Amino acid sequence: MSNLIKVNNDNDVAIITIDNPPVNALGPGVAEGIWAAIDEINRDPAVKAAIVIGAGRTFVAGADIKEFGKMTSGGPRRSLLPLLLHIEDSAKPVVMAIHGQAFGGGLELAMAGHYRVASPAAQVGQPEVNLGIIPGAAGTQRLPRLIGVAKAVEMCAGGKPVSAREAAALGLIDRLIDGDLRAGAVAFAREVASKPAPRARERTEKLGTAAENAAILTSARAVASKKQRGLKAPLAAIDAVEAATKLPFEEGCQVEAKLFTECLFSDQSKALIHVFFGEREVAKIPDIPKETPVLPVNRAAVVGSGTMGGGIAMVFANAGIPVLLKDVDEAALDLGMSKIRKNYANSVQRGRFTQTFVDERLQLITPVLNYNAFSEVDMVVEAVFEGMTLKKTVFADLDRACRKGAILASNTSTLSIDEIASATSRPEAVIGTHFFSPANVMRLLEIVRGKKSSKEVIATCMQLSKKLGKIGVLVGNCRGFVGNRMFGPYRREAQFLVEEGAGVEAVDQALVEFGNAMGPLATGDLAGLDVGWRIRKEYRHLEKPGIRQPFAEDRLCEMGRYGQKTVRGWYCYDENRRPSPDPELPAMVRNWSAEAGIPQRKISAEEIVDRCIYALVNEGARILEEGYALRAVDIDIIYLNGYGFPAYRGGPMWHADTVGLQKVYERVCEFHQQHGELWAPAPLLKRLAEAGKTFAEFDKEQVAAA
Ligand code: 3H9
Repeated sequence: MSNLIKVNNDNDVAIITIDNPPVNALGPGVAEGIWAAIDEINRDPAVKAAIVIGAGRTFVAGADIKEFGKMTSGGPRRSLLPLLLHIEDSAKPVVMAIHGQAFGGGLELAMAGHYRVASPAAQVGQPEVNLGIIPGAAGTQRLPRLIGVAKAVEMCAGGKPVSAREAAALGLIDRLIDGDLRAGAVAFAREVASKPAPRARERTEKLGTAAENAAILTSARAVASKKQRGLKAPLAAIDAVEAATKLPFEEGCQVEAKLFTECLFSDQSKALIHVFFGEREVAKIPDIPKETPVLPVNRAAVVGSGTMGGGIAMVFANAGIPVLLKDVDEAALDLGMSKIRKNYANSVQRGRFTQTFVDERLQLITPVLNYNAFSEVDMVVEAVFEGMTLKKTVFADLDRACRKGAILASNTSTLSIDEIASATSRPEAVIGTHFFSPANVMRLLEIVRGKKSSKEVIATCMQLSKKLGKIGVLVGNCRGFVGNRMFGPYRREAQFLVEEGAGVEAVDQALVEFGNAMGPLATGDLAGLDVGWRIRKEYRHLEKPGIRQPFAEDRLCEMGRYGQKTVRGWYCYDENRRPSPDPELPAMVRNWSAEAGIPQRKISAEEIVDRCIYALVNEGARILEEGYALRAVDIDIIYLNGYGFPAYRGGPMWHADTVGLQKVYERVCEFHQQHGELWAPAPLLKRLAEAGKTFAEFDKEQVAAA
């Protein structure tokens, strides 16, 4: 038997333990081992029943995701279905004992057992759609038989796990076991040893009537098309559950297998699997080993109680870390605190938090008007207005107020961390923590490494990001860092397109259809057009003469049209901030373009997407080569979590790989010829395209060289 599976007997009950760290994925050897264990218990007359339990932190996190890449590049296809039938057909009852997670193939394995018991803290789910696939080992067939069609559709198409308690209420878990799971499962197995073992695949009583199911499936398809726009897997999962309602189990499994294979071989699945591993890869910093000591962050402070500062204070409070919130006067602080209260009240209203949770969080936020208590905090995040002089004054104050060893972080989105650090006597303690707005919602945290930021400070911030519920990505200290530096050319092209004759809605629509959460112009209106306008004015002296610059947004700002906050920007807004096209805008832009001598033409949706997306890719390639991002995948994770890039395209760099770098490069060269220097191809893009390589291969070479 494989050493990944161990069998011990507790008198008349066999204990089959899956021991495949870190998460007991059903990789090579595991299925074979379980098969042999089932044979063994059926051969042993002393055994009356068996339990299957996971060693370590979890039951089974699913199929081994690494294997999927091998399958799609020609490796053998392994199916779990025969094993699951083998377990279900065991003459002796098999009880699945779940702690941690039973996800994907893990839950499918559990459903092949005759009974399921679980620790109350366990979770069960079919999260395959998050990887662009569907359950492929009869999950879509057994789950509706156990919990009914409506909930099965929700779990398989939505991908969200449910708690063991909810699973018990649904009938998926037969008993919750407080305390020692193994002992509880063994006792349960003894209770059921002499009863006839129920088989999920033979049950039909929860499958519902044709009319009930038709309504459930129609509504599920509508929800999936809206909430998971552009994703194919949720719709395939619904089709597979529908098969369970119409076909015998074996035929339903065949439908599921066909849909599973189609999804697995799709670009969407490859992209989402890239994202799964990418989200874990970004935590690995080549020159900062896992063993690097981290500093405790038990108390924090935020300077500036505006939108960003207030949101950041909420992030600390939500993670249970007490936080001081400082501002310069009572009025500003009151306003900041009232916004925080309002945000929390909205969360309670939407059912995200309970009132008790919110009351506890508010207790953790202490408004202050001076730095007196800052000597006790472990970390400060500065979130004052974006201006170097002010930031340097604040950091000089922090240097005096904070104890040695405290981390001094800036939430700047554009300014140099090194220059900010120069205002202190301890640049090694200074780092950038660039939160995205709204800070309490957005998952991305760009962690900006200054020249002198110490390894301990970086390791602490990377680890802290997880505790704060964020995904931390380490970036270098260039203007705009990674995300905003790339966003510049992207939004520049969106404006150029309008100036050349594309409609405002046409530009946004093309990018929304590409899959982005919002179009670039609507995004500008949301963030405030004046933000970019002020920055452009500050940096105007750095612009090279003779190079085309977008002007439409500056003109809008000069007219006081800053976007949503002034009710007008690229769009007009009603009192609920709902946009409508501005009928006067096209003529206005046409006049400006005529003055600037920009010819007008018809522009296709394809050109809109290529210009905006390849502007991102070209800048991303520069950033990568200059070393401001560690890997292409880091850029992808930034764009997915901070800029609404569609996860099923894997991020801008993965998307470029999928299109083919040769093709992307040729298009960039075309734009270079048409639009001049701003489109000069990034040397790395040129090199990789000419060598027939991808950004993903570049990443692998970098990792190998490190
Ligand atoms: C499936 O089951 C299809 C079926 O229908 C069958 C079809 C035939 N495989 O997340 P963590 C690695 S599809 C391989 O940092 P946590 C992960 O990469 C699968 N590796 O820990 C990481 O490696 P490293 C459906 C996996 O405690 C390490 O384990 N299942 C897998 O924060 C630790 O992971 C899912 O989608 C895997 N299945 O969270 C569940 N899972 O240390 C995916 C994890 O080298 N997994 N790894 O970076 C999860 O949701 C989380 O990992 C879990 C633990 C919640 C379990």
